[in-house]
Amino acid sequence: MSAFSQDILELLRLDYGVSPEQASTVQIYDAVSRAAMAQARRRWQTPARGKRACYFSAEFLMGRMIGANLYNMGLLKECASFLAAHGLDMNMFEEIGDAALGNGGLGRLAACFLDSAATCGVPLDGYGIRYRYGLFAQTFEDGFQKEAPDDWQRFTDPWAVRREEDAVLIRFADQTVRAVPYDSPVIGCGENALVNTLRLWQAEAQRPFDFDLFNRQKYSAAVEERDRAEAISAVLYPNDDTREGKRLRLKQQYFFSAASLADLVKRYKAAHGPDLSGFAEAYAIQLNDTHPTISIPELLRLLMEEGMDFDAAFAVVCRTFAYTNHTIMAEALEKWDVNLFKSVVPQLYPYVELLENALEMELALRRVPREKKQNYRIICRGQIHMARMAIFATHSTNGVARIHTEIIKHSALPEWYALWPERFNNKTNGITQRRWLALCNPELSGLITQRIGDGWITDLDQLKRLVPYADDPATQDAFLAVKEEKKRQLAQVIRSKEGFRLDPTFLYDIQIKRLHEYKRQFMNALSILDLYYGIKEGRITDLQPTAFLFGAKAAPGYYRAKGIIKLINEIARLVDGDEAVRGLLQVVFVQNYNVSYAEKLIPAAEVSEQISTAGTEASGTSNMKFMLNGAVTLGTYDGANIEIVEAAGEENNYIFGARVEDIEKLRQSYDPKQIYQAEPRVRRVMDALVDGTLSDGSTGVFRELYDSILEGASWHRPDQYYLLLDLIPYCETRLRLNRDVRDRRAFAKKCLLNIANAGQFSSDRTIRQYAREIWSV
Ligand code: CR1
Repeated sequence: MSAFSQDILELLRLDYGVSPEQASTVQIYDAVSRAAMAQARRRWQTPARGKRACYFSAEFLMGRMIGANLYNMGLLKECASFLAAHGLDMNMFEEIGDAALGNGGLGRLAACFLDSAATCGVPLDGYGIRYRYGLFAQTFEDGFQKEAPDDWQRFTDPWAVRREEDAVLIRFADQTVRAVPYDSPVIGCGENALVNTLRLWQAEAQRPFDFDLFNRQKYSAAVEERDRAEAISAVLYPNDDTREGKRLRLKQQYFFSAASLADLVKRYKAAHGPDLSGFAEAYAIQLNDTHPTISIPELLRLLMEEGMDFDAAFAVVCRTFAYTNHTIMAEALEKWDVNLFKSVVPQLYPYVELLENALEMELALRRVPREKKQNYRIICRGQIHMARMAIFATHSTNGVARIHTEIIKHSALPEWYALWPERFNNKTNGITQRRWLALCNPELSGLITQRIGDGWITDLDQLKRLVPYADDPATQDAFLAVKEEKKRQLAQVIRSKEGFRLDPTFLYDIQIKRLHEYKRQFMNALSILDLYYGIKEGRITDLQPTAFLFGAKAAPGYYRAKGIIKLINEIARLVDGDEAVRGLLQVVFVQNYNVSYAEKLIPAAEVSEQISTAGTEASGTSNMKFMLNGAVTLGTYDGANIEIVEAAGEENNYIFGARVEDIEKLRQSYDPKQIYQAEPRVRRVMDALVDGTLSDGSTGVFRELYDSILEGASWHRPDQYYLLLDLIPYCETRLRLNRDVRDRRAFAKKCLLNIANAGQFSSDRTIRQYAREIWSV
């Protein structure tokens, strides 16, 4: 028996007093994880010398850790045989919840980056918050979303080590708390692999219990300090692509930024002595969106309190930090009310003013006319503009897909680009092929490896060697067989989780992402209604039966997003209850979509829905995961879709709808009512929201959705995301796709060409670009 297997047995016996046969799932999970941890720890020491990069992020959406870690360590097979020897299998870990310390793409990107950096030998550590509760758990009641707390730590947290000795104190105006780090090894895969660190801070009280108050029978007062401290890392804010100007949110941001910087300064001094002037040569810090941007005045403060003058300190700050922008949605650009800011971290405000003054001097030097200065001010109309601070006080600002970076430069922040063009650069997102192909789709991985070897696991460009196989009927058939198998497996999962019988012979058309108006799940819903009526009216006669799958969480306070979930659930009910379409259409909205669910859905997909309004989705990353698993993209010219179809061929994907330029031209004169009146199909599906066809349980939310398109609202014009403009082209493109899939081999060829050209979307490529072009590590 191997040392690994022996360790597992030993841990089960000593800690739980059980044999593998007697153990619970959580006990096995804990023992297997800790046995693997014991091995990882041998390779897990931070080297004292050499520059390191740090990824500061409020979110790390890690998903389930055990599979990926065992895979990267080369222990997966051994674990599987250990379990098999005791009548168990890896599927048992499906019960273990995800570490969902993130909302969506931004947090998942951070997780992919960690995996890629460790694999590519890039010394990169993650710094963030160890939320007590991750992203809420979602269920549906009568088609409406309900939220419940995500108590992820109940499964134990064997992949983290508490480092009491590295705790630091963090000072706020009204409280001082301890930040205690929990470290997880980030284990790379392959020959160049490193074991890097993810360090997540937990907030705790300095004095968790007041005996004096307790003795005076003031029980809740006795633990008040503890509760107030722990509130800071209690819960992840459930907003994606929107900002939350709340006091606690600012506290969270300062909490992990200040703790991480204190940690780095301490390490720096230990290695290089008290003079901090070389800090930027030791650490490169990437700010993942504006959430950690408060690090800028904090580092300035730390440097100046050590005696550095402003100019010297500012130069270190600029050379240390770089900023990634993930969205141009106005509602996501963080601004903090000056008074709120001062009431939370008063010690920082003077440093924000110093930054503002330095900016003022730069603008004068560069002769920026007075009327244009408003566009630059960090402190402006009683608010602190974090994105402006991030651009001004760093050496690099990057977007996350080519079109997104162009939009930043030329329409979102053109005045900044005009002054500092050299700071702006693009880093198109990527995904790790370890989790998103090797681990979640062993069947397809096996087929690929059988054809071209397994070099793709750490060098995704090797997928190019599949190109000749795209025309090979045997490979096409083998691909189709794999797809069928993954669809069957997904149908089983959905049967058990949702109680819904998905037909594995249907075409699987999937849209999974956060629920947001700009992502246009609503348009997808309308288009399904159009199909429904098309079939009923005899306009559509030869449809390849299609299952439409959705997965999405709506921010709990996002009224319309929740209405769209209810709408899709009602459409599902309508379709399911109608004999005339039952053999042709299925609609299912899965509950609690998360990383683990994505790992089941994506391999089974044939159609990847990427239908955001052109110019709104910064990149998207699920689009890349679908491509890698051999789905075709049905999408708009937006985000990374553009680069995807450029790589895989427009003829192998399905692009429709208005482009950014079209929308720009149309903006002033756009009138959705005109389309509604001129196009009976549009009228038919819109009216279904309000004519009694679909019921919103008398909440009025369907009427509100209807009005958001045709009437607008006080804060936006009618149909601000151009659903009606793109609806018919969308429906028609989907029908064309539907006709194309009937030639199975021709369709398989398209899928294979998507896979073969997915190499550039590996986060290994992205991370190497950050390392070389931004961090110099
Ligand atoms: C974007 O909406 C992008 C991810 C990761 C999201 C998405 O298009 O793929 O970031 N932005 O870069 C976001 O969450 C707060 O902004």
